[in-house]
Amino acid sequence: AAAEPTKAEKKEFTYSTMTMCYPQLGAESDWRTANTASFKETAGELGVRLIFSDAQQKQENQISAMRACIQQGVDIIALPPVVEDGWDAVLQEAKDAGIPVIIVDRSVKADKSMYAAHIGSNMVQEGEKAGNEMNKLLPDGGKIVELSGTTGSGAATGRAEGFRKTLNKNIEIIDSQTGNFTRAEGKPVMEAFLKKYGKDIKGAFIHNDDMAIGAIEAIKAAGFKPGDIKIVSVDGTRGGFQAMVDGWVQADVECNPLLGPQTMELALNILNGKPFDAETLTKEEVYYPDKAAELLPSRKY
Ligand code: GZL
Ligand code: ZN
Repeated sequence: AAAEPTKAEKKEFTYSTMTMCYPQLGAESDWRTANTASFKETAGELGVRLIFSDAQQKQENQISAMRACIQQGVDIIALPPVVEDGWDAVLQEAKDAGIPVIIVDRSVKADKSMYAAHIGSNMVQEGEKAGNEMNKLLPDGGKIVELSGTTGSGAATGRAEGFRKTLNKNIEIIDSQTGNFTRAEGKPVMEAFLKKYGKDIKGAFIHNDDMAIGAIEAIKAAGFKPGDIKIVSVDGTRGGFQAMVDGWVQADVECNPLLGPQTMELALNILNGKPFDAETLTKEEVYYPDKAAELLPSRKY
């Protein structure tokens, strides 16, 4: 048999010889579908073989998809974790199989030695930005509600934590429920809040545009006008921009889903033993109604 190639002779990976596993968490929001499109389009453009699956927001489905990829002997796994906990075993299995893992978007609670890198947002900072916006919208204080994202997700935990760090003391969060990042679940949560608190509600911190759009349907149905309830949302999707144009949302904290190109580049560097950043935080702005109409056509998701 031919001699085993030495380390130096081991072939360099190129995009077209790389197989990446992307066990996507679901299709719950416009953000998520844009994130999926970014990975599929980038893989198509670069010639990367992408093993894609949709876990319908269930961690056990993500874990079994990862195990199938490990069996298949993929070169690298990019994991967008639905929740922070419960990854130790499968990360260990990937490590034992010599398959590097990149954590994409949300965070995991695992020892940093269990994965190669993270690329995504600083969710706590997103929450802090949202708190600053709410302070500007309610200078005299008041009672607000919170529609939080998926329970246990790094996005929901971080946003809630950051928001409470910067929110002024004269603004009181009188209730908080999860709408699981979906329109369908955001609406009934806001309906229940309106039934319970009515006109006491002066504002709402909503962890993503999809839940905000659902909540706005309930706010409209209850007879409120745009601006009666000051809404700070997150993501900066077209839906969020439209809600700002229509006057229902007063600030939208951007959260960028288009992580495909950077993740593919990161993967190649990891596989080729090139230098790479263990943490890549996406640059994100806050958008307001006065620019929303002008910017809407240029929004890529
Ligand atoms: C945040 C991402 C969140 C979005 C939601 O980076 O994980 O999940 O804010 C999406 O729209 O469902
Ligand atoms: Zn973000």
